Amino acid sequence: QIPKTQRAAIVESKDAPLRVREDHPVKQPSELAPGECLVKLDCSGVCHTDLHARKGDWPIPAKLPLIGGHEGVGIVVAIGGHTLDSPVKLGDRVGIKWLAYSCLDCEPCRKGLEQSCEKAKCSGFTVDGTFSEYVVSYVSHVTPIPPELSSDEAASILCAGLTVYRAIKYSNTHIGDWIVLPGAGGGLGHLGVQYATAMGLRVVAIDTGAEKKELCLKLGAEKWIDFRETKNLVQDIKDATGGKGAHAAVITAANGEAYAQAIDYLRPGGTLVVVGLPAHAKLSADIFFTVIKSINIVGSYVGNRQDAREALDIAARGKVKCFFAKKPLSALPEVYEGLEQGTIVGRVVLSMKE
Ligand code: 8ID
Ligand code: ZN
Repeated sequence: QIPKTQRAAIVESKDAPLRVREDHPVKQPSELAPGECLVKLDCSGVCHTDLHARKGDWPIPAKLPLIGGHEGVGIVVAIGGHTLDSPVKLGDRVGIKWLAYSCLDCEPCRKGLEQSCEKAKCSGFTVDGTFSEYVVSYVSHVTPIPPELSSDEAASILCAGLTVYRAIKYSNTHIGDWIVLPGAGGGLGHLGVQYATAMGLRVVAIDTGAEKKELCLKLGAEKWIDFRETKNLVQDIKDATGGKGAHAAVITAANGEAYAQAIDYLRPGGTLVVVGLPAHAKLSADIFFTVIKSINIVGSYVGNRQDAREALDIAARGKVKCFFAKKPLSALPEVYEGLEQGTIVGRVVLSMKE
C-alpha cells in the first residue's frame, strides 16, 4: 500500500524556486538498504536551518536537488531487509531529527558526540528531509515519540527543543542563575525560555516586537529586552541581573550581531553557548576580558540520541510546549519569507496530510 509517488517540496538548483511536486518518487520497501526505514510523515516543523540550506549561505552547501526539513514525525511503514536488531518496528511513531545517521563507532560517536561523526548524514541537507509525505531514514537514529505528545507538538522538539535543551545543559548554570537568551521569540529561543525555566534558571529574553515579548514573558522569562529599542544592551542586562551580569548566554539568533557583546554582559566565570548559525560570521571576543573574566565559550550542535529522548521526555511531562502555527506544505515559501523577515513567532509546523 506504499504509493509510487508523493507530494514533496523540492529545490532543484540554488537559484530555482521552491516547487511542491505531486509526482516525486517514493523509495519502495524492496529498495531500502539494511538499516534504512521508510517513514510516512504526519508533519514537519520548519527550522531556520532549512532556510540556510535553501539559500546555500553556509560554508558547506546542501545537496541538490534538495528536499529540506528535519523536524518530522510519522509512522514507520517499512524497514530494509536484513536489518539486524532494529530498535523500532513497523507501526512505531518516530521523529526524524537533523542527524539522520551516524556510524556509532568512531571516536566522536563513542564519546556521545554523534553529531560530529565523520560519516554523519543530515536530514534535509546531505540526505532528503521531511518536507514530503514519505522520508527514508535510519532505524538507529529515528527517535520514538512519547504517547503523551501529539505529532504536531513533538515535531519541533526534534531540532529546536533538542538543540536548546543540550545548549542549556552545557551552559554551566545552576538553579537560580541568570541566563540570557537572544533570539528568545524564535523557534529555538521560545523553547529555550521554557527549558531554562524548567531547570530553575532566571531568564532574560532578548528579541523584538510586542508579540515575541508577550510570548516570552508568558513562557516564564523574568525580563525582556527589545534588541531594536535598547540604547545600551550591556547596561540593560546588568540592570536586569542585579548589576552583575548574566551567568550564561545561549545565542540562537540567526544574526552575527547578537554575539557581539556577550563577553561584556557575562559575569566572571560566565559561559557563552554558540548555537545560532548566521551566514559568513566570525565570533569576535575581546581576548583581554575573556581571560580576565575567565569566560567559557562553548559551541553546541543539535544533540545526540540520548539528548533527543530527554528533550522529548521533558515535553511529554508538560514542562515545555512548542508554540506553533499549523500550515499546509504548500505554505513553505511564505514560511521561509517570514523566517527571513523575523516575523515568525515561535514555530511553523507543516502538515503533510493536506
Ligand atoms: O545545532 C545548532 N547549533 C542549531 C540547531 C538548529 C538551528 C542551530 N540552529 C540555528 C539556525 O540555523 C539559525 O541560524 O539557530 C538559528 C536560529 O534558528 P531558529 O530558532 O529556527 O530561527 P528563528 O525562528 O528565525 O529565530 C531567530 C530569532 O532571532 C531573533 C529573531 O527576531 C528571531 O526571533 N534575532 C535576530 I535575527 N537578531 C537578533 C538579535 N540581534 C535576534 N534576537 C536578539 N538579538
Ligand atoms: Zn533545525
